[in-house]
Amino acid sequence: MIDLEFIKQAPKIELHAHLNGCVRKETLQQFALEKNLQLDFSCFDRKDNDGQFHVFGIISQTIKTLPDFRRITREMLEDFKHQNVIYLEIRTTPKECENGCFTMEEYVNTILEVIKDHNQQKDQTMQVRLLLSIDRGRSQEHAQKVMNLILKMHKEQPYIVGLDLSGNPEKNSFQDFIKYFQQCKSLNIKTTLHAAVIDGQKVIDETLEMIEFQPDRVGHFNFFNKQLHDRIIEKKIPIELCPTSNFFTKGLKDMSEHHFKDFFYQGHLVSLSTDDTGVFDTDSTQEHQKIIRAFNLNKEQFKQLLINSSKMVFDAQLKEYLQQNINQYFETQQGQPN
Ligand code: 6MZ
Repeated sequence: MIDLEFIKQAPKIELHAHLNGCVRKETLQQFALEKNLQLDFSCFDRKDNDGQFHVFGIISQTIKTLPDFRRITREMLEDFKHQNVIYLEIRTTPKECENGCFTMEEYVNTILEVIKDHNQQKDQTMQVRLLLSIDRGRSQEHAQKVMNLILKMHKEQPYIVGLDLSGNPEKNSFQDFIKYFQQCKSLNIKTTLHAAVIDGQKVIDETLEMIEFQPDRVGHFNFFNKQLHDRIIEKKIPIELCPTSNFFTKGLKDMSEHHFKDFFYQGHLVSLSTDDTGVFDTDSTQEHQKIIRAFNLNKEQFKQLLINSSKMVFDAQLKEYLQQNINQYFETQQGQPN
């Protein structure tokens, strides 16, 4: 068995973490108190798909101002660094204040400032990048604004590395938003799509369309039939798995039922991420530990998993740095028992 400390110290890669879903619960409660909001936090105990979206409602009522967003970004970076994550991609849906007190661009700039300050610190071991998310539960007007922002910002802001499709999977469809992702593709902006999050024939059909579109990565991929399984492998589309989140969404009884097993052993690229550390009460170490335990992975397999994750990062310039770090960590541990 690989022990917990070995997993914690290992240089890890986080590719799927939503900023507002990673808020610390204490911070959220403090914000609610300061703003005098009477909110029912009991939905935090319900982690199925409906429960998650209830929680996101509470989060969006509570985290409101630019100083709030600055603080949760700073804390998120601290939390991931504490788990020895060496590469972190944050994703967020750009927000604006209803009465015009800040624009979407100011929201993104606030987060970018924290990221820049962090990345540019001397001897910084964790590099952070940002993806913008289109929320499929919202309007075309909102999606178009996110698109305009990414078109404007991606050239001058190298830390913005891609576009994500997320939000409530019951709302709208991929076809409603495909044009934005096609546009990104034509401009060499990386894309990732939440795919097959929930079950059902509609989702199966949509997921096939997503695979045929060929994004750079997909997130979750919880529900699939043989056709989807074979096609995603054929198309070599890497999958961002989020074990705890997937466990609750799929209603698994044991982590050994997780679909990690359907891809990792065939050499298909997968990585392990947290999704929403605040909502799922998790961190990068725990996500890796759960899979290592469930499938009894040895150190060689753990290393392979991290190397595979490094091949999935959207900032390709950092791949070599990440792989050096991973190789070095496992070399210095050679000779030690599994
Ligand atoms: C789909 C999710 C998600 O963008 O406000 N989000 N969308 N599926 C999930 N898990 C299975 N977890 C988080 O962060 C919170 C937002 O991220 C999306 C939801 O739209 C949520 O409101 P930001 O920073």
